[in-house]
Amino acid sequence: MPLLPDRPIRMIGAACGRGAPDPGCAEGPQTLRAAGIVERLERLHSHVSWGGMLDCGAAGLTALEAVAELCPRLAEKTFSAVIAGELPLVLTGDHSCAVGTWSGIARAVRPKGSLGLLWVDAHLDSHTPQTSHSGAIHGMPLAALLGHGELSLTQCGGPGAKLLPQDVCIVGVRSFEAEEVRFLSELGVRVFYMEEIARRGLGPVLGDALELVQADTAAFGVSLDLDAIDPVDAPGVGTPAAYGIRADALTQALRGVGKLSRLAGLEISEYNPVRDPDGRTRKLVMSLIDELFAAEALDAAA
Ligand SMILES: [Mn+2]
Repeated sequence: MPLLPDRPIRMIGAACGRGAPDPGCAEGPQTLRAAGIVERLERLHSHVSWGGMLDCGAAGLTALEAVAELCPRLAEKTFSAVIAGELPLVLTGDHSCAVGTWSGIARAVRPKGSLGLLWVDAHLDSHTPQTSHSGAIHGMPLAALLGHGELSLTQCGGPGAKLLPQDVCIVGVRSFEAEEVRFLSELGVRVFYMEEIARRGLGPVLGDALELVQADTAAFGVSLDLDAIDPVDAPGVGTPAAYGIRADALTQALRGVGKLSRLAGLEISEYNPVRDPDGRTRKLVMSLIDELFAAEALDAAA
């Protein structure tokens, strides 16, 4: 696959935890930045910039209002980065921010075609307010991007669905509700459950997933909810779910993906430093950055 080793990377933070019952993920982006994630990437890549940290701290807003206020600002940031020929790498708080990240990127890609999205997650994130058991917005972003749910989310960055079901797949799933399964199967979204990963191995599954999101699309993105990873390796996430993808397998499978020329954006979500007292999850995120943009991956693929 063609590689673009020198495309500038613009890192963007979205410090929002309002979309989850536990607001700890709001601290995630700033904790990663303070720990040197920008400098870490600069060691591997010659053009890295910091595009700013957005918050959703406005007092007096409901959770939905706060997320709906943040997402268009985030969408504007990711849109501008793609239009400028840069790769947005977004550190989000809870996963509700994904509505902003991908609405902006889809809008920037649209003149050339549709956007594929690989959603790596323990959950399906495909509730609407009508089906949600908890009401938590971080359980709804994928449905919103597919054009279903709260109008204030589906209209982020303009009306209409941002993603087509056939361009999306979800990998790592093991915690979900029947309503989400029904919704996604009616739409025809491919879901790779943990059972399939256990049977076939992560490498082949991720290979299929990357093929699917690039099949009929102009570009693709990867949204990584860190809770996809087994809590043994990544305890510091918003909503841990046992029996996940092992960290070694994931870092290996994602090696060099950050350098693929058709990659339009990357998102790392749901880091919760409050649940990460020994820094295990933070160190894992740093290793993931190393692997995503590994210099040697370029030679191996050439
Ligand atoms: Mn998620």
